[in-house]
Amino acid sequence: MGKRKATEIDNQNSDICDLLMELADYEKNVSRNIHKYNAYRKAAGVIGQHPTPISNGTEAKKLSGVGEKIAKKIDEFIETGRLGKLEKIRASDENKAIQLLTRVSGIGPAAAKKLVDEGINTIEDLKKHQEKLNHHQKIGLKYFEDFEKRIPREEIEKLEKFILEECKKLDSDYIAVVCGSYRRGAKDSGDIDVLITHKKYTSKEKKNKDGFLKRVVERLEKIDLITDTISFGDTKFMGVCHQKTGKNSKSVLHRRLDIRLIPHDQFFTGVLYFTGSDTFNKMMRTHALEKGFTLNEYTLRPLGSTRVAGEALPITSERDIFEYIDYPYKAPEERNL
Ligand code: 8DG
Ligand code: CA
Ligand code: CA
Repeated sequence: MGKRKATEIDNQNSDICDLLMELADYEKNVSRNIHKYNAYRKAAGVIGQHPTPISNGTEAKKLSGVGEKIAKKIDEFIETGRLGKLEKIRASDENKAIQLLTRVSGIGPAAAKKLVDEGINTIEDLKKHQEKLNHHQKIGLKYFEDFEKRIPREEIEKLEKFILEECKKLDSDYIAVVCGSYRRGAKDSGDIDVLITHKKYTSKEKKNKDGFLKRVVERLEKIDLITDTISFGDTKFMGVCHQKTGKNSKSVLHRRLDIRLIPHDQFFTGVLYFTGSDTFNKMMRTHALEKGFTLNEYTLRPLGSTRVAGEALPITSERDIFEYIDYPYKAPEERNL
């Protein structure tokens, strides 16, 4: 998952959110405690949505997802202006090194810890010891500075249009949509998540893959949009792209680009899933279960009385999914949870 900012323009509690997100990052990257990571993120989410400034832990605890321990931390922070646990975390060079290395695309928390144990603490160290890195990590290192930069919405708008045009040149039966934070209306994004489909590519006729993804990727390589490949299978491409900006092409940044090929009959469950946010997806899946359905990135299926999933329901829009599970429709911009 990309880096995200807790601070939003109308967030009345951005200092508390930043604090909780820093704790979340520590739990994810250093402790590798995904439950605590999720707990901090959830708390940061509800607190960030709270319309008024929170003045103590008791008040925070009234919000769902804020428990006793987080409430205590909020009290400590409000009363003293600091948080002991965070100061300790920040003071550790090992923690700092692990957190830094996980910023390289392809280096996860476990790999970062291993590298730090082997004496690799900085980006410079990594450059000197590339033999320790796999292909993905080498690309992450090569474009470290570029990948740290957010991608402005206007750039993705252009890219989406361009990729769709190139697809249509190959075959008018292609569809291409950029999902992720971009589709949720973000003013900038961490990477570019493209979903493509083709009318003749369905879940029933998967054997007849016909290189639907390969043709697109090869086309984008040929016109020099794709510069590097991280991994490339029948249905998922992970790599790097850059856009020529015409006359003033002096600073062309390289961007992380994922392209997924989705069967035509599963396109809208795919679009819904890859639009996110992941918190929104979790809420929607939970709601689906309560209504007797199971929802994932591929299908929406009814659960029978024995809780066995039935046949995939026919879906021709995102709206269909909301309607089946009786969930009020949320436009992509309203899914930023
Ligand atoms: P960003 O790139 O601007 O940082 O944000 P994003 O677009 O929301 O995040 P992402 O990591 O690129 O993920 C894209 C969408 O994929 C996300 O919004 C929801 C969906 N998704 C999940 N779970 C996961 C997961 O574990 N990994 C990935 N890569 N995507 C996931 O719901
Ligand atoms: Ca993204
Ligand atoms: Ca992504």
